[in-house]
Formats: sequence, C-alpha cells, structure tokens
Amino acid sequence: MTITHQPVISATGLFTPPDIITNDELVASFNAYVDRYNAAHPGADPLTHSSVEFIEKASGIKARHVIDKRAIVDPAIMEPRYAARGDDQISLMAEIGVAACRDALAHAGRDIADVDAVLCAASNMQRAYPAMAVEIQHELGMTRGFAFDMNVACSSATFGIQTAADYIRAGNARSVLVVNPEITSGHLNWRDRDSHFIFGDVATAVLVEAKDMAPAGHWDILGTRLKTQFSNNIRNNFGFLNRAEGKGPVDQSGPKTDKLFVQEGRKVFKEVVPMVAEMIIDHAAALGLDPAALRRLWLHQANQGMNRLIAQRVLGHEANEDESPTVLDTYANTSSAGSIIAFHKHSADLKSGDTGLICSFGAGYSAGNVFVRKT
Ligand code: CO8
Repeated sequence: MTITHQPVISATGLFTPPDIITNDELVASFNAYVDRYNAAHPGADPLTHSSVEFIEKASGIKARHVIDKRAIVDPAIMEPRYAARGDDQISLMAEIGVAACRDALAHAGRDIADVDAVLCAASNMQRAYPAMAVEIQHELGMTRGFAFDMNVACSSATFGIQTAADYIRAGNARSVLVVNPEITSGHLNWRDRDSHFIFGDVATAVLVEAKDMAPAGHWDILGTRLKTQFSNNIRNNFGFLNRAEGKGPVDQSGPKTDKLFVQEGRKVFKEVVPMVAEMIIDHAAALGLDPAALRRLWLHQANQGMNRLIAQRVLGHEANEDESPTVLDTYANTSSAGSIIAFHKHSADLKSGDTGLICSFGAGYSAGNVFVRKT
C-alpha cells in the first residue's frame, strides 16, 4: 500500500434531536408571550405578533429540532432549560457531538484506534475549558492523538475540514474527526420577533482521512478555500469580559439583548450573496472546474432565497432541489452543520466522477468552500 497525503471525506455522521417545533407552535407561543408582555407593560411600545406566513416566505423554514422544546414554547419562559450536569457527567454538547462522530465512524467502518485528532468546530462552546473536543476525544475512547475547539460561526465546519485536510497534506495526521455540535437554542433570542424562528439544534461529523486508508465510495477533496471579511451585521456580545464591563449576566427580561444572536438580516442577505457567489466561481476557475457543470451544491442553510440566488449565479440557471437541496425547511438554520446535513442526506445517489461543492457562510463574515468528487 502506498501512503498518500491526499485528503478525502470518508464519511459523515448526523445526530438529530427528536423534539420538533413547527412554525405554528412557535408563533402561537410567541404571540401569547407578546400579549402577556403588552398587558404587563401598558406604558411601553407594544410588541407585535409574529406570523407563520412571514417566516415561511422570508426564510423557507417550516420547523426546527431542539434538544428540549418544553420551556422554549412556554410563553412564561421562552428560553431553553437544559438540566445542569455535574463535572463527572458528559456535557450536553459533547454528548450530541459523540453521537454524530459514532455515526460517521460507523458509516466509514472506522475503528476509533485509527483516528488521530478531533476538531470540535462550532458557533458556541458550552464552556471555556477543558475543550469540548478533548471531552469528545475521551468519550470516544481515543487513547492517543490530540483535540481542540475552533469557532468560525456558521463556517466552522468548512474551516474545520480545511484544517483537517491540511494536517493530512502535511503528514501530521491521517484520520481526523471534524465535529459540529450546534445547540443554537442556547444563543437564540426566542423573544425577538426578527429572529425567533431562525435556528435549530443538531450535531454533524465529518471524517477526513488520507486517501489510502479511506473506505470505498469516499469523496476526494479537490480543493478548499476560506475567506473572512469583518462585519458587525451578525453579532453576539456574550463573553467572559461581560462581568468586568459591568454589563452583568444575560438579561432576558425583555425582547432585546446583545448577549444573544443579533443580526441585520437584510444587509447580510445583500452583502453575503455576491461575496459567496464570486468566491465559488473564482475558486472553481482556479481548480479548472466549470461551475455550470457542478452536479450538486450543498449550501449553507440560512435562507432559501439566498441559496436560490447563489446557486443561480454559480450554475447559470435557476437550480432545482436536485442541484441544490434544502434541509432548511425541517432543520432551520443549524449554523455550521447546515451544509453538512445537506451533504449527509443528499449525496448517496451521486455517481463515481460526480463533482459537487460544500459551501458555508455566516458571521464574521466568513465563508468556506470544499469541492469534492465521488470516487
Ligand atoms: N413575523 C411577521 N413579520 C415580521 C417578522 C415576524 N417574525 N419579523 C419581521 N417581520 C416584518 C418586519 O417588521 C418588516 O416589516 P416592515 O416591512 O413593515 O418594516 C418585514 O417583516 C420585513 O422584515 P425584514 O426586512 O427583516 O425581512 P427579510 O425579508 O429581510 O427577512 C430574514 C428576514 C429571514 C432574517 C432574512 O433577512 C435573512 O434570512 N437574511 C439572511 C440571514 C443570514 O443568513 N444569517 C446568517 C447568520 S447565521 C450565522 O452566521 C451563525 C451565527 C452563530 C449562530 C448562533 C446561534 C444562535
């Protein structure tokens, strides 16, 4: 056997929490909260109802999975309640990350003893340290190798895949798990009409390996490219210096707080679509690929309209579901996991030689491309 330094995707894994909140349930609880708030604050500017029709039309989202829906849809609470765990128990983020990793390992037929590294790449970490990745490494039973956390918001998975691919190209690792546990319900403001419908919880994992050890049917990584460009249009000011700044803990008594997810959705839409379309077209040209000939685009799942426009610019025609599949309708925006869920659920039918693109974009701004070819 010849040892190679060519990175491939051997398999992906998915963990989907069983709880589902439909738009109808979400809007009913939001509107009940609004009525209560307005009754309790007669002198304040009244809050306005949300609407199922708006949510579906503006975003394409119909439902989302969450770890536990009870407190989220209770108009008296409107935020998740996940039981605190002792330091001797596995943390929630690690638990769902491990489930996704096990699924990826099973799909690849890979023994954990062969894995060299775990990168936990996600929008939020449950704690500062020890790293979630190290806990996941431990829970998976890895007795060697290394693990660390990285956060590039919605682009965490593609940044993780390039990092893993670079380790393989450099000969520093041969098998790397990139895991994306996204408990977005923790940092979504369920009381904010502009954004309460956007996110859902999930975990995905991608096993990136050297080609010579990969199972049959793996995906060659033809090229990766990353981009960042500073923007305040997607922001969350939650952080360890909040206390020092005298801003106290997260105040969720009202509908607005900058310690949770806040965005200028219209600006994001307008600025990110051209940035991403141009990046894909330039990168395809650099790899000698015709963008119009791409068999499938697994795009970041934030907004159906954004994906329609990006796919149209890249392919040169309006894309159908086969060319640019959607998981946004049932999962909502799952931050870094979105494009990986789309790939996981909609790649088995591709034939040897088919070429496609996994692409993410989001806060930072940040964007990442991973061109892949089915073997
Ligand atoms: N119900 C009814 N009406 C509403 C609602 C609602 N819920 N919300 C807003 N409206 C109204 C507004 O008041 C406005 O009314 P008017 O015209 O009278 O002023 C009208 O609807 C239009 O409002 P918008 O301009 O806000 O609506 P848009 O058509 O722009 O749609 C979207 C809003 C869906 C947010 C859209 O702009 C969008 O999806 N943009 C892209 C966003 C995006 O891609 N973001 C990516 C960020 S995610 C990321 O990077 C990860 C961050 C880390 C995750 C952390 C976990 C939480």
